[in-house]
Amino acid sequence: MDPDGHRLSVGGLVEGSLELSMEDLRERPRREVTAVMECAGNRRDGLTGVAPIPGETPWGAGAIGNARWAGVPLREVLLEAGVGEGARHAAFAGLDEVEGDDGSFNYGGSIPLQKALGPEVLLAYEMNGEPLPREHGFPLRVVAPGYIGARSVKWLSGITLQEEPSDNHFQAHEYKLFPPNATEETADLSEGMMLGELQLNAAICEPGDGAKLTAGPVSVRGYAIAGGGHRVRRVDVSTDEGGIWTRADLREGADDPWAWSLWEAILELGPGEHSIVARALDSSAATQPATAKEVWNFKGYANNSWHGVEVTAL
Ligand SMILES: Nc1nc2c(c(=O)[nH]1)N[C@H]1C(S)=C(S)[C@@H](COP(=O)(O)O)O[C@H]1N2
Ligand SMILES: [Mo]
Repeated sequence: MDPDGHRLSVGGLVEGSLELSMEDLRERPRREVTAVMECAGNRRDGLTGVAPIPGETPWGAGAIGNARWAGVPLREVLLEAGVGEGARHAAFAGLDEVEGDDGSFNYGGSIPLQKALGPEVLLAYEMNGEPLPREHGFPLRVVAPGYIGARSVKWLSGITLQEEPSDNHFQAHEYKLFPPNATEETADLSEGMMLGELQLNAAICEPGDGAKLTAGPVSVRGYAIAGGGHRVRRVDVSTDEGGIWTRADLREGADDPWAWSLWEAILELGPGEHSIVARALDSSAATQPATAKEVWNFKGYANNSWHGVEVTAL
């Protein structure tokens, strides 16, 4: 695509619509935010042990990243256009076309206006100090920190303020949370909860599942994220399925509601097989459900049950 010819349109329930070039956007106030980008399907593989989830990618704990984004706060652009009466949601459209059952359409999604007016939500043109890489949305994307990745629309071409959430397939049909008894065939779409805010979550990145280690002190490391603008306050690890917990050290990002926190715990492991689990607690004292069974849903979203690895110490 041609960044020079690219125009972002801002319309719908606004006082005056806008057409902004990349240069126009760069001239507006710039803000940097370090934020997690997490797919709602992160850790889906942990749910497939309860019951199969056909047709969806069985992500491990790696459908997540953390980057330093820079761009114009969406708020600046919305206030410039003037939020019109009745506006409740900011809907985004990307340039990419998706093949649907009734022809092709552009990728899209929305966030509530209240979130869109938060200072942390960016129209980002940089990632880690470089222009956005094309697979991450060059030349412009939404970064909605603390929300599922699906709402951070890449290759952004339009913003519409409207009364209702986006009717785009990816908002109205996908990324909805259903109770465990719902299935693809029985699910009533209107009963599904639209996913927005991320959930408190923690994952063990090292050692990997199935690792063979030397008995003795073992460094267990991973990431933790909070949802809803909360902070990660504590991460615990256990080798007896949550009987006794060892508190991990929070290494970075712990006081930031949008970034991940990296953590480390040193466990003394004797020879033999060990099952290590981790869980986080946030600033509202919420913690994670113990089992995948509690959170299973047929689309495989939002798995924030305790993450575990099996290791052998020799
Ligand atoms: N235009 C557009 N934006 C999109 C998508 C897409 O397919 N098209 N995928 C979404 C989903 S589901 C996720 S998880 C994130 C992934 O962002 P990343 O590729 O920068 O990691 O982008 C979101 N934005
Ligand atoms: Mo995603």
